[in-house]
Amino acid sequence: MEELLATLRDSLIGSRRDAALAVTARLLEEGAPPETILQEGLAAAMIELGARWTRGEVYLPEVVAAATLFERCNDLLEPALLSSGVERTGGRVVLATVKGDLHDLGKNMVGAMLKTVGFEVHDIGKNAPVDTIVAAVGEVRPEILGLSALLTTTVPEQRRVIEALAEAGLRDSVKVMVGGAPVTETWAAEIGADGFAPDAPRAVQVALAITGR
Ligand code: B1M
Repeated sequence: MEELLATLRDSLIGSRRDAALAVTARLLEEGAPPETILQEGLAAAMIELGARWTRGEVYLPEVVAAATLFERCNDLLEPALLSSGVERTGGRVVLATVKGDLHDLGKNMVGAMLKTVGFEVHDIGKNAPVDTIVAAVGEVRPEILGLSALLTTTVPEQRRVIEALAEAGLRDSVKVMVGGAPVTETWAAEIGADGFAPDAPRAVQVALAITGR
């Protein structure tokens, strides 16, 4: 399995579409857990790609191509992820990437994994303004609001959302979970979030814990 995961990472980094899709399918056929394929294959490849981007070894179009391919591979995994869930929760989650931020692969992974334990996920997308997020919480009445932010410049939006929820009288009705590469446990505590997760598998554990499951 390790070898196939390495091939998947290489294929994604090199945006080799056919190879990436074929190896994702092969990993599933060989019984690799879809969560492992996502985290140790797809997510790990994007992190490596980010490091190469920082070093100037790859350029924006290559990152865009890999991100698009990430989503295609993720589509292959979603049915397997959904059938692997053992416990069904029935709780609702509203999920968004905050305003000014177009990074949504991590958010999508978190959404896919939350569905595996039966959460009903209302994904309101990326670049979501505070008002839109607050309106979705008022409408959907979720148990959890999940906020993703990938840029150091957009992380403060998470605080703004929490403040706006309080102003709208909705803060006590929903648990707020925050995440994204620059987000830390300390930041989550500072802004009064109810939970922080560094990755999608742990987002599931945190979601279950903060809703008392
Ligand atoms: Co952007 N980008 N990007 N980018 N990008 C980063 C984040 C960056 C670190 C790259 C770098 O310079 N090394 C850097 C940010 C620097 C900073 O803020 N200090 C950066 C930059 C600068 C930019 C632009 C400004 C570049 C430009 O235009 N000059 C621009 C900004 C656009 C905008 O948002 N306004 C930009 C654009 C893009 C693309 C559009 C090309 C593309 C995004 C495509 C897409 O998402 N559909 C992209 C990508 C792909 C990246 C990197 C390479 C990879 C991000 C990713 O998808 N990772 C990234 C480098 C890096 O992160 N190391 C980078 C894989 C994903 C599965 O991981 O999102 O971290 P991640 O999610 C994890 C956890 O964080 C966690 O679980 C996930 C799974 O385990 N998690 C949560 C995430 N959300 C959570 C929510 C939770 C809980 C856990 O609860 C609710």
